[in-house]
Amino acid sequence: MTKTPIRVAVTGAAGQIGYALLPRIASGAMFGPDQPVYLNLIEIPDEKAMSALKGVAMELDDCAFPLLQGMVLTSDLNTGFKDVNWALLIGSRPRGPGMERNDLIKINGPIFTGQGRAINDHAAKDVRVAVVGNPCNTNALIAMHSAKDLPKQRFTALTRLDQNRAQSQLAQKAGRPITAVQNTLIWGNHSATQVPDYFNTTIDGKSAADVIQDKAWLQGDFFKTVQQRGAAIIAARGASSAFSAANALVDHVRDLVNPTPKGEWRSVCVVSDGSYKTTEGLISSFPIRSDGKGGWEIVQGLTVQPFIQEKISATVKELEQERAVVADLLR
Ligand code: NAX
Repeated sequence: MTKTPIRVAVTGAAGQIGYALLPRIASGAMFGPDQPVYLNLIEIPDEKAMSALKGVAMELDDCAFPLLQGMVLTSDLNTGFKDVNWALLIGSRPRGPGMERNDLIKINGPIFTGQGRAINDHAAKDVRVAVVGNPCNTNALIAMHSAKDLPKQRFTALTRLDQNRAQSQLAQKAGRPITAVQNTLIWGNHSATQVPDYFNTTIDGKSAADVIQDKAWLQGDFFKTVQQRGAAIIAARGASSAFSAANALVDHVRDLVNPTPKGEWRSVCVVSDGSYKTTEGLISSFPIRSDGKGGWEIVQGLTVQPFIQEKISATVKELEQERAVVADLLR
């Protein structure tokens, strides 16, 4: 074990995504089988949450992971984000009965101002941030604005679960293995307005639109299934997606840490530079290529079909509306 250990903060570490995620980080699935890690586990200052967190830490101890160098358990943000190289922001208030989306945005917004500031002031100089807690695009926007000294490119949010869901649906419809489906692309917001772009996704190297040749399904059931998958899982399981979300976060970070293979991209929510008619400054999902050294670029020059463009406009409008709701947190 020769690599310098890295330090990774996880908020909401005692939650269900945290429970599925932490053993994967500690076993090397996220940063590689030779990368030692310290885990800074952050929870709310609540007796029950901190007790649950202790239990999780005991289980991590009991796995005797060779890569796990130590843990910090805390509800103090300055301690939690101290010297971290990655901040995985999962914890947030879930949407309660009768709560409107805008209420949720307003309730969760302030969490991300505090966390953004603490990351700005206490994290390692190379810190990178991935936001999962919903509404993840707008929460990432708030954290990015609150971390005044950090480059905006350090902030990302998760649409990898949506990418994986779309990839799986296309593979099943085409009767092909998962690996035949490449460059699955999600545009926009991680919400019911997200846009799974079947035209730019390939199956055995050809556009999924040409392989599947069922426009009604691609624009109907496929879209609906991917957009509504989170709700369908809650309806079936009585709880929201957990290990699939944790798995998507492992994929998201691993693929940002490593260079993207030639000719490929991944769906990642990053700050918009105005590409693909997406309002500059929003955090929106794009096709991203990583250089494996901390940098990334939005893949340019893709053909956006009129149907997809119309849907992108709608998801961008939703992101603009969310931004307006939290305007006072972005100053
Ligand atoms: P849980 O309710 O199981 O766990 C959340 C944990 O976060 C709890 O232990 C809670 O105490 C903690 N927490 C709340 N506020 C906190 C704060 N300010 N600081 C630190 N910890 C805090 O939720 P879980 O199922 O783990 O989901 C977590 C978040 O992921 C939710 O916001 C959920 O909506 C979001 N999701 C995002 C997905 C995505 O693709 N972007 C998919 C899965 C998931 O729905």
